[in-house]
This record gives sequence, C-alpha cells and structure tokens, in this order.
Amino acid sequence: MTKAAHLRSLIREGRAPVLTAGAHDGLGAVLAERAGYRAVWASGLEVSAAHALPDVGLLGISDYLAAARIMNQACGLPVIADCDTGFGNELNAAYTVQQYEAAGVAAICIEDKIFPKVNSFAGHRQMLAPIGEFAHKIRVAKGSQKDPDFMVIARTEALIAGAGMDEAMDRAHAYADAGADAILIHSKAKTHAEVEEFMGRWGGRLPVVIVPTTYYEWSASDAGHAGASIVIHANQGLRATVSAVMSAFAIMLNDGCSSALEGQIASVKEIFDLQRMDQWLELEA
Ligand code: SPV
Ligand code: MG
Repeated sequence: MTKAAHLRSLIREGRAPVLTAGAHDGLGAVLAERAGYRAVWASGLEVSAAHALPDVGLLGISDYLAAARIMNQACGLPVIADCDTGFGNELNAAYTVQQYEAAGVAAICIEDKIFPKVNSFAGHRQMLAPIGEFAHKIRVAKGSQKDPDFMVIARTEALIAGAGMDEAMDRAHAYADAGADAILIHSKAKTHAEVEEFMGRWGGRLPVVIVPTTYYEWSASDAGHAGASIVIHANQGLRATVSAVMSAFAIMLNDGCSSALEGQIASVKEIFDLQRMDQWLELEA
C-alpha cells in the first residue's frame, strides 16, 4: 500500500482523528513515529525556523521539497506537506503536486493567501486570494496528480484574516467543488469555539483538518467527536526542542561542564539508535 493510500485508510477508519506531528527533518519524523503519531506534518514554520528564517515565503519549493523528502524517507508514516500557497500560481501548484507525489509524499496542503504569505500567527498582512482564483488553483492541482490516492488539502485562512465564518464556509464549499480532498480550517482563536462552529456547519462534506496551536486546551479526542479527521500538533516539537537546547546550553555555560544534565538528556546510544546505526553497520558484515 502506498503512503497516500495508507493516509486515506487512516482517515476512512474514522476511529479517532489522525494525530499528526509537525517536523522539519528526518530525526523529527522518526521521533513522531516512535511516539505513536500516525502522520507527519512537514511544517513550513518549522522548516523556515530550522534555517533561522521567518515563515514569510523566503524559502522556495526546492528547500521545502528536500525537507519533506527526507522526512518521508526517514520514517514509515505518511507525510502531509505544508506547501504554503503552492509556491505561486496554478502552474506552480501543478508542479508542486507532481514533485511531491514523485517524492512519495502522501498529501500536500495549500492555503488561500496571496504569495508571499506570512505565518498565520504573525498578525501582519494576512491577505486572502480571491476565492475563484484559489478554487482554480485547487482544480489545476488536483488535475495534475497521477496517483488517485494522493491528497490535496485546501486550507482556508478566512478566520485568520478576520473575514468571518460565512466567508470560511463559502470558501470551503468552493474548494470542495473544485476537487479538494479535505479542508484545513485554520484559527488563531484562544478557544476552539469557532473551529467547532465551522465543523458543525460543515456537516462532514469532506474530512476536516485542524491545527490546535492557540486553542491548545482542546483534546484530540474531543476534536474528533466534533468532526475533525486530522489533528496537527504543528510546532510543539520545535518549541520543546528550543526550550530544551536553550536550557542545556545555559546550564553547561554556567557550570563549565555537562554533569547536571547527564541523566536528563538523551545518551549517545539513544542517538545511535534513532540513526539505526546497528542496521547500517550490519551491511558491512
Ligand atoms: C506550519 O506549521 O507551518 C503551519 C501551521 O502552516 S501554522 O504555523 O499554524 O500556520
Ligand atoms: Mg505553514
């Protein structure tokens, strides 16, 4: 079974939302898999941050595709790739589908903002593309895939841009009409109320994907009961890494040694294990 078919079967099972972890490299993908996540989100925010760059469309398709390919190869989980606005117009979106599908990625997600986008939480220049223009982009993207199981997730930023619930509904229906396989409804609200309202009004026409970053109190199981098919923990892994590394560096600089950390940080043996060192060295035998 291809990873795209696997992701579709996970969604169809409908047992619980498909819990998906954000990552930006192979190690992050392996950690997500070992923790028990069922898919990996190749996060634009994380890939940008890993380059110490803001998530404002500075990197290009080659950078994001290379990162998604590495994540896909590193683990057995299906990868859902954040492809921002599709890296340009509908031709760029078509090329994006061709390239990501060829890389073995299970799904891409493109959002209805104007290129170059700014991260949804930046509170700056959240400009929506005209609805017809983005629906056309989805239609062309969907027409460009070879594997029928490959998924194109249409993400509406209507709530992020402050355009309101009716606009979000209209957009989601237009993208569904254009052939989208799922709708990502993004929100920066502090509670899950607006996302829950969206899913109530949506009525399950297509699977819904959510990213509970600001409304972090909403459990995945409650979100699943409300109608979410995929729940993405998009950037918590990166944020945990940053906190841990900052703390470890500060302690070592202060103490002049790593004694206080040993026992709290992964051993070198654990790193070898994540790298599958033994399996590689067996090839020599
Ligand atoms: C990402 O992880 O890059 C996303 C989700 O697109 S968010 O940062 O919430 O916009
Ligand atoms: Mg993103």
